[in-house]
Amino acid sequence: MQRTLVIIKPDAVNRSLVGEVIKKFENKGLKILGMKMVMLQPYTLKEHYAHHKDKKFFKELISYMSSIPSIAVVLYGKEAVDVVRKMVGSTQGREANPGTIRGDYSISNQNNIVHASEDIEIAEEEISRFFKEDEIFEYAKMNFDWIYSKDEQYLEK
Ligand code: 3AN
Repeated sequence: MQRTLVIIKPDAVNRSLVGEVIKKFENKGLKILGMKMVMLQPYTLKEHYAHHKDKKFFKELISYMSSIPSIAVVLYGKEAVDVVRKMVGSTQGREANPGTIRGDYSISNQNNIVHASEDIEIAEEEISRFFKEDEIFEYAKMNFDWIYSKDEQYLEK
């Protein structure tokens, strides 16, 4: 099983889409290990988006992401990183496939509702950037018996 980081961004908070987005992840069978509202700070965002520092949209991206609070979420499940990236859809809202979160709720390149970690290594790095270990919870989720087969739940990674 894997952990991944999702940020429900300021546009989604402003547009009252937090519940819609969380509902999709819960319906899929992903387990919420941690969730909190955070006012993301420019210095944290500059680190988080360092790979975009030379892009012309960088400054506005940092300003939008730090404008009002976001919701940071740690999700858990089999192949959670890829599963969540597929659910989120491609970066540009106008190009994202209908049925994906960005495809259904966004029409912008920047204001695209959610961030989701790109790979397993980056996911762990991002989780530790936004969460302290005591903000992430271990607990039994009874419906995992119905969401996964026994092998998927206990034997495989
Ligand atoms: P993703 O979030 O799909 O991994 P990245 O890492 O390329 O995509 O982009 C990070 C964030 O930067 C996007 N989620 C979006 O908010 C913003 N962004 C990406 N491309 C553009 C663009 N062409 N114009 C404005 N903002 C953009």
